[in-house]
Amino acid sequence: MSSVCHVDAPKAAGGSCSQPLETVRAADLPYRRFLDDYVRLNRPVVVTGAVTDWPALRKWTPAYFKERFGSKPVAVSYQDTMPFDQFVDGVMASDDTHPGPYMFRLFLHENLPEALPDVIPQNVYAFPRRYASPLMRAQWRRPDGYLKLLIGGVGSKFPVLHFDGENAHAAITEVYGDKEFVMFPPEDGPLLYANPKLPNRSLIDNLNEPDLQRFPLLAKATRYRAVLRPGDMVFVPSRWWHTARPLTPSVSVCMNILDGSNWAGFVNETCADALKQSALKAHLYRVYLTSLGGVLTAVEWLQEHLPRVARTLVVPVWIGPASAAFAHEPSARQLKITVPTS
Ligand SMILES: O=C(O)CCC(=O)C(=O)O
Repeated sequence: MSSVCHVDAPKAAGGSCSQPLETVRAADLPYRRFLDDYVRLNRPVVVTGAVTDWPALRKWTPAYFKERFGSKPVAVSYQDTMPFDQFVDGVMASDDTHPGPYMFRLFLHENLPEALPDVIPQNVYAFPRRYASPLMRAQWRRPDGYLKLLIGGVGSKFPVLHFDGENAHAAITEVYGDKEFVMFPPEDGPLLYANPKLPNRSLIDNLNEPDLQRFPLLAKATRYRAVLRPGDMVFVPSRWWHTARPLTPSVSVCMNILDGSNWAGFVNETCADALKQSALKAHLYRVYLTSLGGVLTAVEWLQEHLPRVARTLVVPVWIGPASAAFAHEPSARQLKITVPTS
């Protein structure tokens, strides 16, 4: 990518400019090309108009959540739970001098299932759904692939520059408002001051006005930037450092993705965790997960190359949908939610 400054980019770390994230219109990006050109190359992309049919695009605003969910307690961060209406008041009152709360720990399937029909039909780029496979060990299984809600106001931000755990890719779709998304490539990790105790999180606390005395190497890092607008999705490949901040009150959803491209890293990372408990357990996990990766790759291949056979066999569809064509709206099905037809 060329090193041209983005015209509307704010002055970035160390006075350098951000580079624009590559952006493609959904109409020009069939799913297969998305897989070949971005997922398999671990290359980020913003897909504009990735989602056009979600009821959420018409319904979801901070005010909608306040009215619909009232005083229902919701997890906002790792530590904080608060009534939804109070949270929304904080979002709307937020500004640069008095930043309000930023919601980033609300998993829809577990905590707000009523909202799931609003994100159907599913984002066609947020596949395959290995996290949702019934063959995934319960510890890592996430119905719907870890779908979570992100809400914040002007002046708030996602709390930390980080890369996602479990070697996962992420697809983050903007539903309401505008949000600035910033990324750094994995090879810039040494310039980003990883927390020694939590190596996927940076110690740099303010990317917009970074303390370059404390974090001088940041000035050498390559920073990519995009502004997401409703319907846009950013694909965040595994191990890419990223963070976000709303430019207006903003609502988005995030989904993590595992597939053949990042599976080996997922196995390594989860087995390294298991190794802290027992070598035997780690070994058994590795054998199981490596075999499961092979099975899921075969299933995904079958669905892609011999879709009729896959449909006839049914089981492969159940094991892990590789694309929206095979998904049958599992988010709704698992919850026995009736998907509105009008
Ligand atoms: O707020 C955002 O869009 C960033 C979300 C994110 O990076 C995450 O949930 O891991």
